Amino acid sequence: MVGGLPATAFAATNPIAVNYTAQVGDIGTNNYYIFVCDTNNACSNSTSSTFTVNAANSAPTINSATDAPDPVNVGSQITFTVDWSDSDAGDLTRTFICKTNSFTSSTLTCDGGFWVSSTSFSTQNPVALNYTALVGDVGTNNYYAFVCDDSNACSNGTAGTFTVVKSAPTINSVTDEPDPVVVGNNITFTVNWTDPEGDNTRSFICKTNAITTSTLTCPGGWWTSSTAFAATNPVQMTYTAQAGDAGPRNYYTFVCDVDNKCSLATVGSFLVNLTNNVSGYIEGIFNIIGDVLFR
Ligand SMILES: [Ca+2]
Ligand SMILES: [Ca+2]
Ligand SMILES: [Ca+2]
Ligand SMILES: [Ca+2]
Repeated sequence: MVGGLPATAFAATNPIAVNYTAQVGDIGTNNYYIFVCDTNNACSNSTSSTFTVNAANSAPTINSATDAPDPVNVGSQITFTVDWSDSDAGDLTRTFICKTNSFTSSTLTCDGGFWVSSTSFSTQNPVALNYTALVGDVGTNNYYAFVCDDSNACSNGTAGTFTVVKSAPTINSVTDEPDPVVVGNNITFTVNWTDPEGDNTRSFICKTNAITTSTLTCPGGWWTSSTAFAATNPVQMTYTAQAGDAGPRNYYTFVCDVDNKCSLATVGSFLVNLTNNVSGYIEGIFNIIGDVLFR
């Protein structure tokens, strides 16, 4: 017996099965020759045939799993980027960003749910997957990236975290009327806003382009503001024009949420007149001597 496996003992068993475990070195097509020998060491002629050993499938491995931006605002996208390798040439993969470090490869399922996954097998590498952060995700979240090949062999989980933060309101529009306004009369500011988390807000009509978020005050003074956090939208605020306001005036609108996160300013202007201008006309013939100023 040279170069193979004998049955281990003489036996009457017939037919007899002899097992062999294929080795990496056997990959390819192999010949084999069967001899049967009796207890007197008299042996048959050989019977030959072949068997083929294929390479075992290897699970993919993850080279890196990253996420950006981190932190990410509610309502914004975070992108997970996973770079992988598979030693089996031509294998396709799917990538899963799971919520826990537990994965069932037979069904390609994140046992604890997933943030996002690729939807089909492909050669794409690295894989970029987008997830839109939700209000319920506020805080720091764990994720575990898994890459599986098209034979359902899966990598280990590669862990990461991402933090979701609430964001400031944005201003859609601000209007003021009447403009011009006469001293002693009200000017009404109407502010239309959006908050990604649906937070209640307060609005401020400041005199300068500055707001102190810690105290929600206009350091340069204000024309008017809403008095309490509310869902009211659009929100209206009034200011009674004073004699000292006469002339063109700028204003800077900020909308701030219950977390003291404030929008950027929307700038506007209004004109304060001391009196109503009464327009009319005079008919006739005038003989004008000297300088005359018409208003
Ligand atoms: Ca593979
Ligand atoms: Ca991160
Ligand atoms: Ca908010
Ligand atoms: Ca105006």
